[in-house]
Amino acid sequence: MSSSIDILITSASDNRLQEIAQKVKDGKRITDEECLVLFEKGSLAFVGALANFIREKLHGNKTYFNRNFHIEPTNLCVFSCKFCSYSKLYAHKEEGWELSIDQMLDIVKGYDGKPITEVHIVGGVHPKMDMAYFIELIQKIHAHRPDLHIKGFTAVELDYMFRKAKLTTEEGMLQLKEAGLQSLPGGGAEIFHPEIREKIAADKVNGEGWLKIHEAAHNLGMFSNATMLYGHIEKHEHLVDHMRKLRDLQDKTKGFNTFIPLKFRNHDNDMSHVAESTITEDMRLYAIARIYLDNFPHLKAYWPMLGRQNAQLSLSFGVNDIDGTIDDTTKIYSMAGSEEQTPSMSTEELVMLIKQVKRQPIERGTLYNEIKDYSNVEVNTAVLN
Ligand code: V47
Ligand code: SF4
Repeated sequence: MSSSIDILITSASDNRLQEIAQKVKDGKRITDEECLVLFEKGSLAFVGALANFIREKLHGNKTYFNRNFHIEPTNLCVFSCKFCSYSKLYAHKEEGWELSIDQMLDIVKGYDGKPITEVHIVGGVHPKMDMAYFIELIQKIHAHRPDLHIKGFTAVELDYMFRKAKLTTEEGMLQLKEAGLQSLPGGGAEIFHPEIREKIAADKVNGEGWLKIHEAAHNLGMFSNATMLYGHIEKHEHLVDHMRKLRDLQDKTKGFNTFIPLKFRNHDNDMSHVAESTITEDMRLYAIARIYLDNFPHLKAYWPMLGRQNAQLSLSFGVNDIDGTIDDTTKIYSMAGSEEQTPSMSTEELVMLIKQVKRQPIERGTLYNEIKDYSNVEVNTAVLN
């Protein structure tokens, strides 16, 4: 009897697609050129089926989420990325917020006694929030709640902090690690290719610099994530270039946990004239990323940006992680016009979302240690209706 992947191989509309499907079946890596073929010729059903084959081979039905909260120290930023709806230029200080260390510690204390496992710290790049400031913050959070995993700072924030402190990347990273920083989020990657980066994020760290910072973290035994901002002015070749650079670094260090494609949202920013991608394009992108990035263990759909039902759909297109039960402490997406104006989802809702598409909900820690399997936990089916 033929398996579904065999049927896909024999029924593929094109020889190139057939060869790609055969490679996926054999667990072989596809080339950049084959990735472009998928972008140009692969139907949603075709790439979706291949991605689902890989997803189920790696994780079965397991779908991960975690319990976290975000701290955004400031929305003031010295940079001016064209797609950003969140930051206010440092020159217009009165329009933004700047949290003191005590205010941020109060946020952490607000979760005392709650079963949260991670704090995610990311914000604008503020000239006065320097290494000393963040080292003190991390040390105080760690002292207050040593069990909380501290994931923080995009490579953009780190690059600025290290340069200002006149530290090498390795020295800066080591100091933060020693203070209690445990892993890095994937932000700031955008599109590495200079042709696009110079148009949308000209003044911050370039692609090479971003990769160098993640490499330094990996070399210290820290894990990190990687994002890609898609669906604006980039072309397929820029997406392939971005993913190739990540795949190459992952071959070298094995330090990336998760790839997170971020859908460009066009509300209230300097790229509002650029149309947003369609849901079909979103799902194709997830699927192709799952097929190409064969050395990334996890693919995450960030539900506040995509919307919860689209995130649910993505679980059939290669995604095996839908982030966490974050609350409305994150503003970066609601300000860009995301589906979720006050992104907050209870564990019960997340579990239900996953169960509705017949997947297995697993609460995880930041580093994908399994905390609880919710397969047999009854949830209130009315929560999403
Ligand atoms: O780098 C900003 C993106 C990122 C827009 O590692 C936008 O677990 C779409 O990286 N449309 C920061 N995206 C957030 C981030 C992240 C989020 C959740 C989890 C993790 C993780 C990382 O937000 C920025 C930028 O690419 N962004 N503006 C916009 N208009
Ligand atoms: Fe600043 Fe980040 Fe916004 Fe760019 S995306 S302007 S670095 S807050």
